[in-house]
Amino acid sequence: MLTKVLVANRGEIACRIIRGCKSLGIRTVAIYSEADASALHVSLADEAVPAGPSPVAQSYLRADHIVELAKSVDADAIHPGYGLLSENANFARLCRDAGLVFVGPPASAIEEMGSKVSARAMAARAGIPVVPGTAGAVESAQEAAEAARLIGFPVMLKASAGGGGIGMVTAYDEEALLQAFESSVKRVKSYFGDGTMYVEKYIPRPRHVEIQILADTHGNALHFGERECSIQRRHQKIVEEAPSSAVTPELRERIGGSALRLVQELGYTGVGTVEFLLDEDGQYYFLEMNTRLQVEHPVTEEAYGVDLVEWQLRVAAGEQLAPELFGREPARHAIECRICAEDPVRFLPSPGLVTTLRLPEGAGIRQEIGIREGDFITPYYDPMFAKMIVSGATRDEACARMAEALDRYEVAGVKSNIPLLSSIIRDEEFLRGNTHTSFLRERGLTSSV
Ligand code: MV4
Repeated sequence: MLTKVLVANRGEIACRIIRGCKSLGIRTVAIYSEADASALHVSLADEAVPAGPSPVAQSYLRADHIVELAKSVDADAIHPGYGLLSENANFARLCRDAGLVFVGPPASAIEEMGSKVSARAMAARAGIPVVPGTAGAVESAQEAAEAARLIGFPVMLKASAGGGGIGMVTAYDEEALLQAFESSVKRVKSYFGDGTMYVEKYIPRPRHVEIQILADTHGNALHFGERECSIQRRHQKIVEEAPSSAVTPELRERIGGSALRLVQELGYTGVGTVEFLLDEDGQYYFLEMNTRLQVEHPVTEEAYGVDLVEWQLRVAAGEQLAPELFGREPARHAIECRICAEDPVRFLPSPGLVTTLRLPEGAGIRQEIGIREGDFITPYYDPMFAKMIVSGATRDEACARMAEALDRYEVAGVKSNIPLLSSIIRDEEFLRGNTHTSFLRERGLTSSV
């Protein structure tokens, strides 16, 4: 088993990973930027080392410096968490070249799934339904227009190196597509350094359904069903749940089986998530694969009774998946709300001193949080400072419990999105399980999506 892990992250996920390490008797090292010198994750770790100035580029994103720090404290592994360097193939290589265990998949898998074009090609080769679209990249606006004519409008123009919907354009006709192509390439190139684009048929009002997978280094792999993450604003997930109201056990096995075929094709190890779109006819299509632990992993943990961080660490240490992990069904319904320090009307970050912080406790309520009362929420990092995960025997019970818990969640000194979360959880369409990607706009719950 690993003995000392350096957690190359901050905030709530750093706290969560440190807790996972402690449950396995693994010593932990935190890194912190100047702004995070007195942050909660620093106090929870056994040791802490400074990573540099507050901006992420000068601290949490300094791959070679972080590897040096791990060596200097005799860590035998680095856990990247999510975001930051978690899907950076070079960082995975740097760690392994330095003789450190990288708690994640092979660098080759990170690289292959980091290109959406190669991910789609590999999924198609594995016989997984992909959204109808181009087999590879489109090199020009003309080529995109020709492809779109074959696919049929409306189409979606997407960036191969993209993420979070950046560079994504829905075009309803050829003129709109030609118009959008150049500006998209430019934006994506400046953002990701790679302007490769591809075209897909636009799937109207889809649900975002993603499969949680876990694979060890001995060829064993399984899935823990789906999470539904359709309620998003500008491609930022706000509310996630497991299982999905739209997925029957039969459909779960089909989508899960597709995800596992891609995992086998890839030689994947560790935890990962295969994203699909589910359309109104129950047809599912591969979207992309995330080669990291996700923000919303706790809803799967609560629905399936598994500790995914523990199994990340066990797999990284070379352990085999335990037999009792296989063949599980979701025993409970879990919902997660992302708690963000942002103005709920203008959707702008709201940094500041947290003067009051009181979290609801009780059966079926799980808190994941990266701050304490009296801490500063700085403008340097993501405004999400906590997650609340609620579970119940049924979806109705989980919804009622979440609504009540949100009413008891007290944050003062910064604005928060709790009022928006309360409106979503109480919305009658939400309570009916009618959640899809146009939910916020159709329910008038956000001025602009
Ligand atoms: C799509 C789509 C409809 N048709 N692709 C959003 C970011 C990335 N995950 C892919 N996304 C979408 N891709 C086709 N061909 C709709 C979305 C989409 C979306 C998907 C899931 C959840 C929320 C969303 C919000 C807007 C757009």
